[in-house]
Amino acid sequence: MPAEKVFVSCALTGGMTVPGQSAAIPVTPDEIVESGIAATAAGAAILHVHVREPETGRPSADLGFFREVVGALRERTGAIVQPTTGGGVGMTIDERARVVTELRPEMATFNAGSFNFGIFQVRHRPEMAPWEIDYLESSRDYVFRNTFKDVYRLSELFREAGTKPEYECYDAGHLYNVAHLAEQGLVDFPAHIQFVLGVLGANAGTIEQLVHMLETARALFGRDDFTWSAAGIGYPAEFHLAATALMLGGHVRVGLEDNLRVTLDRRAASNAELVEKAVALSELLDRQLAQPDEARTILGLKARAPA
Ligand code: KMH
Ligand code: ZN
Repeated sequence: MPAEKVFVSCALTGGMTVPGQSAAIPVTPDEIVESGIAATAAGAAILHVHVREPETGRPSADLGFFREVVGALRERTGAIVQPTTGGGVGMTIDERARVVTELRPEMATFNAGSFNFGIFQVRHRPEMAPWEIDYLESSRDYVFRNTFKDVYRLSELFREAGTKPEYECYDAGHLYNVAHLAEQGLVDFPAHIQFVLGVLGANAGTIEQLVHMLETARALFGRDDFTWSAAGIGYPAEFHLAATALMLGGHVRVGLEDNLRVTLDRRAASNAELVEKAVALSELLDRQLAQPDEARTILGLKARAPA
């Protein structure tokens, strides 16, 4: 029996990266939109969106920029446009959820627990502005906050908006948090889980840990009551986890938010290039690529009305 088709997500720019890490990282709303269009043409069915201040490239949680980017990507691609609810430092959960409550996307990320999120080991490069060095360094004292109070509230807000959560699980404990939400009746099944592995402060981006997380999720939710995808942070984790997910029946996330290299000795010139490599791996491993509407079917989302 052929395996289910695979959908590829592309995480276009990120909130825990700085633009001085790579000239390929899209910064302005226009650049993020163009990068998303190219990623879709290369085969991405989901576009995971953060936004940045156009002048500086600093990660932003400005609803106006989100509105512009999400709106343009909806208009100009058939992809599932998936904004982050990661927000910015010091924001309340209701502020972080405004991308959901105001823009009512088909899907958005739902971070399933708190953890340290260290980016202070990112190499300082001459092209980085002083604020970028400070941003990286400040992560020594940063906790990515997603308390129980936060995730209960977020569950309500997603439901009210009719937005499907993608549960971002960075560690095995986050799966138990989702199971707890399920016990409280706050999860609609089948759920979709993104195993995000390789963040400093959470689980490692290794094949062993991906398999451990997958087995934990299967024990908690049953084999068939969730869909899943893997996002490896850094190189080669991005592609090692992609290949593992392809072999195990999961889906794949790549993109400049997570990794900057296309091969050991070559930095990616674009998001599209990372998607192309994921698509090539899918073909090599006999997983057919799902188009956006096929991804919607797999995820239980409504087909998109023709424009
Ligand atoms: N930057 C990733 C490690 C989100 O945006 O909600 C985490 C992420 C989560 O993509
Ligand atoms: Zn993100």
